[in-house]
Amino acid sequence: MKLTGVELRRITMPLVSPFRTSFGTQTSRDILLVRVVTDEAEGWGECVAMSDPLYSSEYVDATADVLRRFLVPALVDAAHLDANAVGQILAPFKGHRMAKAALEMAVLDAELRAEGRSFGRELGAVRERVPCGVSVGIMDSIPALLDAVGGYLAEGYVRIKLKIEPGWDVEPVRAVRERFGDDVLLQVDANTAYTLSDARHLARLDPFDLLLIEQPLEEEDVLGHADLARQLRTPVCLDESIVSAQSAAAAIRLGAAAIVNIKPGRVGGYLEARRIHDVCVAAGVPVWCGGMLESGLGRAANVALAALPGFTLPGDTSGSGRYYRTDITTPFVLDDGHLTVPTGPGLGVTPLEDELAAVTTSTAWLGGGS
Ligand code: OSB
Ligand code: MG
Repeated sequence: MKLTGVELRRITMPLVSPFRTSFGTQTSRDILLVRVVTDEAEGWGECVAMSDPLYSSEYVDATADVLRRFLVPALVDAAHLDANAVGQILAPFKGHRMAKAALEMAVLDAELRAEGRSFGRELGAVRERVPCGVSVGIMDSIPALLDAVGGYLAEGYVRIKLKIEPGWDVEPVRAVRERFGDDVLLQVDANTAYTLSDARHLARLDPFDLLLIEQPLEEEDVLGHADLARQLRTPVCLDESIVSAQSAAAAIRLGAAAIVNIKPGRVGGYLEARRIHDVCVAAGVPVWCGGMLESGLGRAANVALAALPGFTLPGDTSGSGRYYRTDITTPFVLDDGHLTVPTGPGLGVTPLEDELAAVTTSTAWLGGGS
């Protein structure tokens, strides 16, 4: 393919309820969408960066800037473009994985649409539908949390993840176990809110038979996670710390990751996400698909990824309605706790014109000069 140009489109989508984590509270999602136009087909990418650099160092304005200044021009200059080439062409630019991932996703979508193949088929999906978990934010009170969890269980979610932080950890976990029983698949996510000196406190979660504790320590503290893992019975799962297949292999070798949360945006794209899957499968490490409050575009690709054989734990691939009253694609709706992997060409979904227009705040065309 030859790239004609790229449209950067900013959209703002209100969340159905505030989502509070240890790093902040989101009430709406400011998303950068990437539409690539090639001589063969168009493709859509979704950038998972958030408005502020609180989950990781990237943020929406920075991803738009690096795409405009460096990443898109490098691709426009390429004589022959396909998704596999994107990572190589962009490799000289350090970091900025979420920006790169969005561009690669769009190129992959265009390539697959041109060939009539789906993301699921291309990535190696082995299931037609995937079981879904839900990530439940920090609440103002235990009763409010129990209401929220009860509602999600009634909707059919097969796994609950509680966001935790110091002061909101053992008690909410105990309350959910007491109300909903020991059979609920339950895990927690700290988003780096603890230090190694909290090890004895975090060991108080051990009696609750959690599937895992996600990213208790800071992103760069891989050794600390290995030390912590030796002091906990709850398996340690890494999210923020895993930025590539290389870092996944290192974390596993060090004993810092018994389980890995794979988010394509965090690691530079769906192709690197698949490589992490392969590394983890080879090491016997279970993986699951994380989420970044995606619209239906990113959700479509995530559900395809989650259908790979190594994804043996339910992911944060919730239905559209858990996030947004109106999605920009045909909404993903839970069926018996599962979402169906799209089978149409590329992502298998496209933005609905009116819904997209209603949430768009700006567009910019980065044209190919030649
Ligand atoms: O740490 O997994 C996380 C959302 C935004 C940023 C980071 C995280 C999350 C979630 C929600 O936990 C996942 C989702 O439902 O999309
Ligand atoms: Mg996480």
